[in-house]
Parts: sequence; structure tokens; C-alpha cells
Amino acid sequence: MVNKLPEYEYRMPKPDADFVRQSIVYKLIFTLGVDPREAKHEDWLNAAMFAARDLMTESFLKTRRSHIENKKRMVYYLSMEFLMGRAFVNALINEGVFETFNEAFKQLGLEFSEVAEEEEDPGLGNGGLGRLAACFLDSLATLRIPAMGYGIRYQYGMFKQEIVDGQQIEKPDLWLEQDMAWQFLRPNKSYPVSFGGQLHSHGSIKHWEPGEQITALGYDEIIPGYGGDVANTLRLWTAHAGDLFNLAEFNKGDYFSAMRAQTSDGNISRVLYPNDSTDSGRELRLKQEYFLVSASIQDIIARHKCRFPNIRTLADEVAIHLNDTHPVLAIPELMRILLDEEGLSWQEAWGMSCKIFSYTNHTLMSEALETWSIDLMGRLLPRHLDIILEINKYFIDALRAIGHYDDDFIRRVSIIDEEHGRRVRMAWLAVIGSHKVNGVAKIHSDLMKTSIFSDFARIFPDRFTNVTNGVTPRRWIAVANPPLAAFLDKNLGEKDWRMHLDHLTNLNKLVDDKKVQAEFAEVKQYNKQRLADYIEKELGIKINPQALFDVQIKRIHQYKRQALNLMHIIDRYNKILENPDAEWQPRVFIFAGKAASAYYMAKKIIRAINDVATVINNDERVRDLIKVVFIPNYSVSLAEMIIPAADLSEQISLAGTEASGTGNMKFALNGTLTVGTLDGANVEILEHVGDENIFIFGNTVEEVEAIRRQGYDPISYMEQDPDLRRIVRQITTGVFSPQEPSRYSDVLQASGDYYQLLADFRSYVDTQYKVDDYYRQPEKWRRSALINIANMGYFSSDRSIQDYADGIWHIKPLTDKELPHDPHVIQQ
Ligand code: 26Q
Repeated sequence: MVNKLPEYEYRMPKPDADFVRQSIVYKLIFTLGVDPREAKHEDWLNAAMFAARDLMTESFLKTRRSHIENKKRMVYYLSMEFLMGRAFVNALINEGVFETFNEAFKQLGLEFSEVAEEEEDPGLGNGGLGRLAACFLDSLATLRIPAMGYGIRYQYGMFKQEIVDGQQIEKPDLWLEQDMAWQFLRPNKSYPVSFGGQLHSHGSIKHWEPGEQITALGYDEIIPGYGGDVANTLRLWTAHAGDLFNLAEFNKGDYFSAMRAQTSDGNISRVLYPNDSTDSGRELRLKQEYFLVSASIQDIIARHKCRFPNIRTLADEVAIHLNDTHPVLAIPELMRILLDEEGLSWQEAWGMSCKIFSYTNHTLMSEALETWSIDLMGRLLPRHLDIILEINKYFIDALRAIGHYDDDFIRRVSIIDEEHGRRVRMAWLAVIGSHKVNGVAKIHSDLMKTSIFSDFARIFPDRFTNVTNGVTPRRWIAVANPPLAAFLDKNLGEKDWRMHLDHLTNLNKLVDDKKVQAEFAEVKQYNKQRLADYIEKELGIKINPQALFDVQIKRIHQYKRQALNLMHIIDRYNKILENPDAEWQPRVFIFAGKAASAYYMAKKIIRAINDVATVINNDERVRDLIKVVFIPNYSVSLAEMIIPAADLSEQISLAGTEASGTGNMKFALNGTLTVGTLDGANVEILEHVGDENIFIFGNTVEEVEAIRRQGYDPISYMEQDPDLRRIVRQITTGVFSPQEPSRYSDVLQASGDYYQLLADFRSYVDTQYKVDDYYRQPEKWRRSALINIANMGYFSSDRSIQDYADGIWHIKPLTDKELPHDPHVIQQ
């Protein structure tokens, strides 16, 4: 047994500050080849990341070994997006060595925060769905659940946003130019991924002869769980430029034409797609989705074979989760391999497949549901289209066999939409091919069953379930808000809330304690000052840190109604000019968010925010009663700075449109009060914090629907409301765009106010005045903020993951016994 060899022993020194300092200097000199006298902050960061990685490696290897040896059932989380944010500080906190590194930096004469700021923020996601995947990885590792994430290592993530003359400009995000400290290239984890070509039938036997092939290469990122025992793997696939191979030409012996494909745009993993549901460049997106799926399914099967002798037990050993429909081709891909390569029967393969897959839906908006034309699918993936048609045939035959479904019903539930030029409905495939389908908040899961999936809820009543989203308290408190973490440690008298967020309820006993309230106020003020300093430094705008910070940060989208926020600002501006001597509550309105580059209206909203900001910020009659700030280039790291500084969180989507929201949770957890509609997870936040501690306004889902049924008439709201009339006139006649008065003349007509801003305007503005009154009573406000924090434990992503593990995946965590220390690594 190699286990016994003393030569394999490594005596791991105790990682105190001396050791860490030495290790950082060692990495700087011997790994990076940098002279300490010339080292820049970036080099120190890189060296420190290598030093930190060493500390995680033992738990990383230990976890992998445990997965292989214990043969426990595993879950694989497939997602086109993982919006991880910076890794360094998070890793130090999860490993429990944050203070040690801080001390080591001090000894080196370096300012820790300045060095940490050098880290790129990898933006491999659009927004909520990608960040949810990142929070889930943190929770999976912390809960010691045998799990792995699979995604794409895009060369360019989400674009960098600049604001020039008030308008968004997109710049490429060159995140890979920085270090590689956090990722291991796995040259032996490489798989061929095929496209195109011909499908040949020999009776019932199908043979796919692909036309081109590319290689997927795996990079592993360490995902350290909190507490340091477990570190999971996020495996990201890359297709290096030049890996596209034209098989036909190669087989003809035409080596040079085959190689030419390398110089064309063969790089499937080049760029992350925006969530704007436009049609441009769709073929590459389909290729990306299949690229992720094919490499991951091959890897999952290879891993299974390494642990178990028989492919037929696959469904007992693995669960595969689909983050939205984007990776749903995993279903026909698994079927293809089981049928064509493993020789299973259709019944066996389908039975296993349905047990293995589960699917999360993140949107009800039918226009956002993915469909692909049959022509494109048949050209790119002929065997998969064939399998999808077969799945559909079995499904429809089974329905007809039961008998009580009419033709119209069958047309509606068919995977193939025959009415819009024959398209494959990916969400239908996901529902038919999974054993569980969940929404991401109670209201969303309920609506799912009565709207987009109502027909399927009749066919499969037990398939639909809810798992309300959550966020990780490690990143969203410990990393983002260290003063709040210290406040909680002190007042709860424990540090365990990081893993057991429900312990926060003990804070309920202290919410009336004036000293505790004052301490909380100090935390908030510190964070507000930090944000004010950033805004002054980056944008040259001076804001009053005593003002109420009113924040809306998220993707710019019409349904999220940033424009409603803007209408309130304009109304307030008008009222201040009318009545300058009234007791106005000073407010700073803060926005951040990106618009998909082809989303015309979203870009117009950004421009309008900046136009209004320019007029109001430069009108000295307003004094500093209103400031409007648009912070460019929203990212995970900006969110970490802005959220802890917010007094008021804007969650104002039209009821029924925001599936859950997770920003809403991050704010409330950081002691920010919410102004929001009864939409998404706001509904459950209300249930947890109580209606005196949240500002709810606007029409309910039922009211929104009733208004739609009657025929929504935005003009009628204007007729009843002179304030509203004035605002619409000001916007459309160019009061905020004097250089180009017609700039916003089309905004009302263009959309017909589809998201009912005018219907909710009065209720919103009235609620905002209640917010002002409440804020003027600081003790009440602080008490409510503390009650918010105290009752947000439910919204930990640990709870979400526990719900998935119990109710959907049927997976158990690794026990202490199953996680033995490596006998070769001797801790001193
Ligand atoms: C689809 C096809 C082609 C190209 C892009 C896409 C695409 C990409 C990203 C479609 C949608 C997305 C992202 C969706 C998203 O972030 N949804 C949000 O998910 C959160 C987590 O569940 C919820 O909290 C939000 O309510 C929901 O909007």
C-alpha cells in the first residue's frame, strides 16, 4: 500500500501569520518569478492567492477522494452561468484564515484592502440566475453535499459598462488576462463534442456521422465550503480557438482545409450571451448549450464508470439539475449515449433519464421561454432532434392512450410548436424529461401551475414543486459587510450564524435595546460613508451621507420598472420646487445595472436616468434634497459595496413578473427596508419580517390580471392624476433632454405601458411619503431594520439547498467519518 510510504508524508506547518507571510514571499519569487522589490499589488495578490490555494488543496483532494471511495450519490448542477464574483477574500473567510492573511500583509507593509481590490471580478453570468448558481455552490460545499458544478469558461464574460454622455457603452471583459491561481487546467479531462453531419438509419438502429468536432477542455475551480472541511469542484469547459475540426475534409485527406476551420470563428466558448431574447447569432448559442451539455454528460458517465461497474445503476448514483432550460439538451444527450453507445433499450434509458433530471424554471414570461427552430436543430444536432421527436411521440401516444385529452390540448403540450414555423419548446422538453420541476418563490411556483405549465400540471400533478431561492450569508454578510458580521458576533454571542442563519432570530430580543440600535446605526453609517467616498472619487458627485440612500441595482429591464422609480424622482423634484420650504427628507437615489446591448428600451432607461440626474443634480434650488447617481459597471463586487450602505431597497417589478429576486434578500439581510410590490420573494419576505417592517404597494397579481382582461388604459390614470400628467409631459417634451426634446417622445406609445407603471404610480408615490415619515423616526427605522435582519434566516441558500437535497435530489451530506484526513498530510 502506497499509503504507508513515509516518503509520501508532508509535514504541514501551522498556518500562522509567519508561515503565511513566508509562503506569500515564496510564491512571489519561485512561482511567479517576481522580485519583491519590484512587485506590484497585482503580483502580491497573485502570490497570496497561490498561498491561499495551498491551504484549500488538502480539503479539495480529501473531498474528491471521499466522493470516489464512499460511492455516495452525487448531484451535478448544470448552468450556462456562474456569477462567482471575486474569490480571494471569500476563500480566506471560508477557510478561517482571513485574520492570519491580514496580519501577514501587515508584516509585509501592504494594505490588505488595496491588494484585494486588484482581483478581477469574473462576470460569467447575466444576473440573478448566474449569481444563484454561485450561492448554491457555496452552500453545497458548506453543507458537505457531494456535488459538482458544470459550466462554460467564457473568454469574455459580461461586458464592462461605461457611461458616455449618459449612454451605455459596452467594452469587452478581458478577465482571463489576470492570473490563473484559482483554476487548475485538467488536460486529461477533455472530451470531443460533435456537430452536424448525417443521421443514418438501419432499421431501428441509428448512426450519427457528425460533420465537425471540437474538443472541450476542463478547468477546475476550487469551491471552498465554510469551515474548511470540504472543497467542491466547479468544472468549466473551454474550447480553445482552433479546436474546431472539419471531419469530412480531414477524412478526405484535405488536412489544410480541415485546419482552416481553426481560423474561422470556431471558438464556441468565446462569449457569454445576454438575456435579451433577441435572435442575433442564435446558432452559436445553441452550439454553446450543447457544448456544455455534451462535455458534462460524458464526464458524468466517465466518473460513474470509475466508481461503479454498471451503467444501469446510473440513476441510483447521480442526480443532474438543469438551471433553467439552457442545459436541457442534456436529456437527449444522455438518451443518445445510453441508446447508441451503451445499447440500452428506449424504456430502460427513458426510465433512468427521468429519474436523473430535475429542472428549475426562472421565468413566467412566455416570450422569454427558449425555443429553437427544427431546421437549425436538425442541421446542428440531427440525432438529438430525432430523439426529441421520439420522446414527443411516446408522450403524445401515452396521452392519447389515456383518452381524455382533445386535439387542442395535444397541440398545446406537444414539444413541437407547429404554429410558429415548427420550433422545439425547450421548457416542454424539460418538464416531460424531469421528475421534478420547481419555481423559485412560492408565488412563482403557484403561478407556474396556473399559467405556462397549466396543461402539464394536469398531466403530472406531483411533478411541480417550490424551492424558494436563498443567498449565501458568507458572501453577503461576512465578505460584503464585515462591520455587520462583527456586530452579529458580539450581540448574538456566537459566530455560528454563518452556517445556521436561523440563529439570527435571537436578535429579536434586542431590537428595542437602544444601545444595540445605536451600534447598528454606526455600522450602517460606516458603510454609507464608504459608498459616498467611492461615488465622489469615481464620479465626482458629492452626496450627503446623512441622506436616505434609496437603491435600485439589478439588470435594466422594463418589467423591473426602473422607470417607475424615475417617475417618483421627477414628482419629488416638482414638489420640492413648488414647496421649497416644506420639511423634505434628503434622499440619494442610487441606480446601477446593465442593459443587454440590443435592448433598445433598456438602454433608453439608462439614458433617461442620467438625463434626469444631470438636470436635478445641477439645479441649485433642490439644494441637496435630491441627488441621483447612476454607478457604472454593476457587478458582484459593486453589489458587495452598495448593498450594506442602502437604507431603502427598491423591489418594484409589476406583480407576477419577477420570479423571485435575490437582491431583495441581500438587502433585507443587511438591514435595509424594502419598498416593493407583492411579487416574487417579496411576498415571503413580508411574511417573515411582518407588515410593519416593509413598505408594500401596488396592484396584486389578481388585480394586474383583471386590469389586463378589461383592457388596460394608461391614459385614464393620467386623466385622474395631474402629477402624473405633468411628469409624462415633462419627459415626452424634453424637459430632461433640452438638447434633443424629442428623445423620449415615443416612450409611452412604444410599449403601451405594458408593465402598468401608470396604474401603480399613485400607490408608489404615496408609499414613498410614508417611507420619509418613518425615516424621520430613527429609532423606529433602526428597530425595523434589526427585525428584518433577525427574520431573514429562512433566505439562506443553505436552506434552499437543503430543500433541493431532501425533496428533489435525495442526497445526503458527507459525514465526519466519510471525510478522513489524508494520512500523508501531517498537521503540526
Ligand atoms: C436565453 C437564451 C439565449 C440567450 C440568453 C438566454 C438567457 C440568459 C440568462 C435567458 C435568461 C437569463 C437569466 C435569467 C435570470 O437571471 N432570471 C432570474 O433568476 C433569478 C434566480 O432564480 C430570479 O431571482 C429572478 O427573478 C429571475 O429574473
